[in-house]
Amino acid sequence: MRIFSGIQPTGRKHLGNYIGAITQYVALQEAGEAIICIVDLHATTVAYDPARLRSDLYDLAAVLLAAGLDPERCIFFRQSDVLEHAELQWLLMGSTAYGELTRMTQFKDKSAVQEFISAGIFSYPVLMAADILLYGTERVPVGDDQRQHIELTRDVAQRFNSRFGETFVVPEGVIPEVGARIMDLQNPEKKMSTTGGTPQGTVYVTDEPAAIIKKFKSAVTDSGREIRHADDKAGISNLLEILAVIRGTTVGRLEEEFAGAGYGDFKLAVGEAVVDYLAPVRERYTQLRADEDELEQVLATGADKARGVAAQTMTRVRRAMGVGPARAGR
Ligand code: AQP
Repeated sequence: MRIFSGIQPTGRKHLGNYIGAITQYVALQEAGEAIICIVDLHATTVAYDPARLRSDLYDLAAVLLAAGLDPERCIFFRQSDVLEHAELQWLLMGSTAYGELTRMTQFKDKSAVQEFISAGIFSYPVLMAADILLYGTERVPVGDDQRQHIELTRDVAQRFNSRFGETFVVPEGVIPEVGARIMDLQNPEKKMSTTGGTPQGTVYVTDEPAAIIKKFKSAVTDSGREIRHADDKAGISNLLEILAVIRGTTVGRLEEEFAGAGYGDFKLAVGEAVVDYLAPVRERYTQLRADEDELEQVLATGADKARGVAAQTMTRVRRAMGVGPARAGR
């Protein structure tokens, strides 16, 4: 089974990214052929600092390796090292409807807070479709916020296939049942987010233990007393989900365990569990982050492998679309 997922090198990664996506990458590298890509081209669609982007990329590469991504078991690389991503994006634009892109909720949310709305942020989902389709991907592990982009990828692949002949595998998203949408601790009606979150409500993978405890202690809950998963208890439900994923148990079992406990004790228990969960990752991260040359080497080796797969797909795409010379390859 071919698995692909991309993750942006934007700022420090938070607990939502970690639970919703990164832990899935690590688990799925055992289940099939996993291809994990740091999508730096996506990060250029909003205002950014070039020097910071490179540094953020090394931060993320180190976090992913620290979390357990094994370059011997998966293909791990940087998007901009494989030129076929940008080429395929362009070729897929003709199979993507303008109206489809205007309906993307992430585009609406993100463009609402940008002074300069780039064409890149509008066509972002087509680059994401290219990332996925380039590798004959069958499964795409993502958090809940990517559901609409995966649907678009499927629609574009099907439209392309019916117009130009069977070329792409139509992929499916893999969205975890629990933890697919970790919420901001201060604003539990909104997802924990790199750009839209509150500083105190966003827990970073590399946060110091004391900072993590402080954030959980001040997590917003409700005026009730029951530790129970319910629609009108967004804060408590979020904490239950976080703890369920970390302990590898169910929300139901946790509700039984914490029946009668106070909110303060429960919040502290979740905070301590998160500290223990992230401590080894943070330790390995610090070691790996210190050697940028080694990180570059890992990414370069991954890019060589990725290019081999991408080149084969592009030969088929160009032939199907009548682009480039008639013979195979360029
Ligand atoms: N709150 C979340 N809960 C669960 N999964 C989440 N993901 C993101 N937020 C949550 C999943 O993380 C993966 C990587 O996301 P990305 O590449 O979009 O990284 P990002 O831009 O740094 O993450 P954000 O927080 O999603 O940024 P904003 O909110 O600014 O756009 C994806 O699989 C995503 O589903």
